[in-house]
Amino acid sequence: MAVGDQGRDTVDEDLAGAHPLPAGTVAAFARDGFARVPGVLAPATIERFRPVVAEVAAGSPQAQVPLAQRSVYQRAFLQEVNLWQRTAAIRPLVFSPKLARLAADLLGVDAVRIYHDQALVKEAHGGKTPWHCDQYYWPLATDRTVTVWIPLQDVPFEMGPLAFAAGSQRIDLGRALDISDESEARIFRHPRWRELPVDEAPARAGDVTYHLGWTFHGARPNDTDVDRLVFTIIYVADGAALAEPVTPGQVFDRQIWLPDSEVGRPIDSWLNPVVWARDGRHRDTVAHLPGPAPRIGTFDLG
Ligand SMILES: O=C(O)CCC(=O)C(=O)O
Repeated sequence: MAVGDQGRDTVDEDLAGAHPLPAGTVAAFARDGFARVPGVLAPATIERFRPVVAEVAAGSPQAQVPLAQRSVYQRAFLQEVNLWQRTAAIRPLVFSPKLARLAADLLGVDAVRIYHDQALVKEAHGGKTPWHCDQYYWPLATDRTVTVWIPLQDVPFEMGPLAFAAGSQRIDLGRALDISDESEARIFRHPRWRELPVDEAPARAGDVTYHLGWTFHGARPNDTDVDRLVFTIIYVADGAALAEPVTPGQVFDRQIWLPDSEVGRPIDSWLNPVVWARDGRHRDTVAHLPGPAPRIGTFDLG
């Protein structure tokens, strides 16, 4: 058994277990809009899911286009979404009660739903991730949204670890901006940008970070010859309502991720099941998921 695996004999046990947050983490998350949580996943768990994400990335249509011919956004990472719909192999990670419970504890809510998951693979010599916040893309009438960022290998500075602007979830530095060089430049020109401490640290496999939907974040380029494999899961508090979509991106998100939810009503689409609830009602979720299919949301990928 590898060091760090003690008491976590199987991947399933690792993903089901509880991970107590160090004292002060919830308060720091509320203040800063992000949390670094060390030692959440065992080495065996990382080993199990890294090849799943690598395989999906290798088959990404985006990967067929040379980096030089892509936009800034497309150079930042290969983005493959809702792997849980396509491959059963990733489901134990996406529906991990441990990861979802940490999300609920940090948000201070009693239950969380999946919004969607993503593989974010910054290829060898891929570009920077321009600074941005995520919730601009989401038609969700709540600020209780959070992403867990899971590196599937160590990510030193030269590979592009995630960096956060502490406290930026409370300031509109440029929320209504698509991810691009121009959006980043506008964020950097905002008079309050300089007030915000940037927290950047190398990531270790097994550690994870959580950030709110309104927290600004970015990442350096990958200057190495090795792909940076990262998987993310986005959670939304149970009970949050669908907001009227106001941008083309939000219209798209509503169609794909929230197909049978109604504006103004709590989200309960088949694509957004409860992944963890304090009263235990998430226990049947995995058993009731539809079988894997080459479909994402309401779209057939062909
Ligand atoms: O992994 C990256 O470089 C960016 C991640 C990101 O923007 C996110 O998880 O919201």
